[in-house]
Amino acid sequence: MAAFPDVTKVQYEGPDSKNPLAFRFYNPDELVEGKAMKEHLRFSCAFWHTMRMNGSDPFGMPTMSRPWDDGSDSIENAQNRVRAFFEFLEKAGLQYYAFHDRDVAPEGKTLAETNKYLDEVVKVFKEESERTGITMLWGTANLFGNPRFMHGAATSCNADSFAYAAAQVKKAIEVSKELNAQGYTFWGGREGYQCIWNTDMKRELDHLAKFMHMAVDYAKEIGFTGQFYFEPKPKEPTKHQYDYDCAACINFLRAYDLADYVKMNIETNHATLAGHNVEHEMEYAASQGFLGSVDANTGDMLLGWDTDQFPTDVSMTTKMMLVLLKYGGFTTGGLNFDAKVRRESFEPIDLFYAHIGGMDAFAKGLKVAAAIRESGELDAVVKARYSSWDSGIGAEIESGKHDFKSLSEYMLKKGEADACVSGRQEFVENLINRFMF
Ligand code: XLS
Ligand code: NI
Ligand code: NI
Repeated sequence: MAAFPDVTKVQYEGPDSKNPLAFRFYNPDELVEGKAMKEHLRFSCAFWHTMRMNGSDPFGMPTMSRPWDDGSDSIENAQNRVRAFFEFLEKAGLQYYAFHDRDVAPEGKTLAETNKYLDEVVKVFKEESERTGITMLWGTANLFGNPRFMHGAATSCNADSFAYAAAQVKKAIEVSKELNAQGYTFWGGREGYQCIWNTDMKRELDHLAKFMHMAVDYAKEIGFTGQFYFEPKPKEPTKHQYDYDCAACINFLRAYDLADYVKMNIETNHATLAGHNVEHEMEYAASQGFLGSVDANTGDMLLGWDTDQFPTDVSMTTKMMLVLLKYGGFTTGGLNFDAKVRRESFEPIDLFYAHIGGMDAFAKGLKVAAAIRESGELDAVVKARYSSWDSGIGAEIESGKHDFKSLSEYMLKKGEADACVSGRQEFVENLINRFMF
């Protein structure tokens, strides 16, 4: 039985369409800068939000209406959910998906039983993936939900929690390999702390690094070639998460010899929680050679927690696409909608409106970004702003011809620095608006 009987495959109808179940900008095979839009954008759906969020919040009960889900913890129900998921992916035109081990299959009484349940559901993922050609963007493990992880997983004070997490990630990497995942994501969950008086921070960080090295080693051992990602988030659930932002994560990866194996998975809402915005995080990671994948969503500035809403702001997607195009686009990564519909948007059809809106926002952002790049006007402003480095003393410094003594001699002789030029911030902001509207 179809889960979404009233919806057919969502089509591109162009900017003038008023059909809320059509794309106005996302035209998968249309070329932008010589590459199909679907190759630029690589849209992915998060199983945990789309199939498992029931709409409950700390104040209220579940709200979601999901007719294909009988609400039980049976394997059969878990398998049916996967079939409904693929029907959704096919109809919405999403090429990739991501899940945590525990999103897709229930936990048993022992780890062995849990692994067996997971295998039974992964079987259906495999069938559906072969049937549709839709594949896994990245896999991950839930190392935060069960009480055994109350102090964290890899950074827990309890060695058995670390060991259990290791067993779980071992299995999750095997499953990711089985489903041809292009990556594997570490999101800290509870890797952080609440109170410094009871915490051995150095030991916890050392353990986290050891854990990641074990994952990298095991992937090599079994021939899993997917890219590892580290997903920053500054707080929630712990007060101080060790994976605060890209700068903190990249420092960690470099300090513990993990830089060759792990890139960043950047989430918009986590960037804003860290006091940045997503284009800052993308630019920082990319400039350091660590741009991997993106968890596409948005937060609510007035609420200030991880609301994981669908991204619809074209100004934001344009900035994101400008960074992405500048650095040559995704290789293994993609735009994974780590986003959920609001608890008041409880009908199955809302899942379509949400994803279509997000996909269109990025498609439009991609087109605007490409147009800005093609005109060269923004580049020209940046180039002019840094032109003092292109010749004379600037070029000499960049090429290593100077030290403090020679620069002091240069300035003593010159007497005063050349005057600065305007930053033209308002000019460039207006310029971007001109391409957008
Ligand atoms: C939670 C994270 C999570 C990761 C995967 O805040 O965004 O969803 O993406 O564990
Ligand atoms: Ni995320
Ligand atoms: Ni989030």
